[in-house]
Amino acid sequence: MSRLTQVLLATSNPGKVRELRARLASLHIDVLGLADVPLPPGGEVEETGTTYAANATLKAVGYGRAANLPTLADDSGLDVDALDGAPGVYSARFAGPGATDALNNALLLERLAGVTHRAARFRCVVALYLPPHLQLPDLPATLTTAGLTLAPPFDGALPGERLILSAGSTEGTILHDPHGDGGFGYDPLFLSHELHTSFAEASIEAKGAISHRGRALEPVERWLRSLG
Ligand code: ITT
Repeated sequence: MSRLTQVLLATSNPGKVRELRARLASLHIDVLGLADVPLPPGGEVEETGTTYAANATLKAVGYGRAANLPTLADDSGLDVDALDGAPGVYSARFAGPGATDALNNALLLERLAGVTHRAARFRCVVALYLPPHLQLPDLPATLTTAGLTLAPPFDGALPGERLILSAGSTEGTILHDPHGDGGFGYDPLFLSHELHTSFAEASIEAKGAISHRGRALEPVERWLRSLG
């Protein structure tokens, strides 16, 4: 096989699924979700890493191996300067395990009460796991051209397994109250320096053009497109 015909999106966050599907739509790749593939019961991947790259790798490799499919995972979060980078990799569970977006946003506002320096950035690492049976031509050379990292053999890598990592970020300011009702997560509180609106006020296309996730995906998409 010299091109990817199917990719599994290894995320259970519906906001990410919407954005990733929108970005991959023009690639003529069959995009599957976690509900579309048989996974072992209790096979949810634990995010035990302390970096975005580590958690993206855990999710891409964990779900990719279980489904034996090329698998794209995203680990992302919000780094707030005044909170020394928190909530960071713990963004999804800032207000506790299983926290809702509303609780996370309320806690963020509480922690920033009275704080005037409100600079923050969203960061994202996407990881694309390629199982051993895929035979794609010239992988390292193509990746260098695309500006992607071919990850060094990850812990416990099996012969023929490959992993591509790509990072992106976007700068903004944390608002004093929510603006807009689109997007997900911290979008209503994130005033984008590039869009001059909150992410929750932006269309999915406008956000995707400059977002951490869009930026991380861009070279991966370019590489997938180059495969024909
Ligand atoms: P999966 O692990 O299943 O992909 P998750 O939501 O748990 O879903 P993460 O561990 O990567 O994913 O946590 C990302 C959190 O960071 C997410 O829940 C939001 O709170 C926040 N976040 C990431 N990208 C965001 C975006 O584009 N807009 C708003 N918030 C975002």
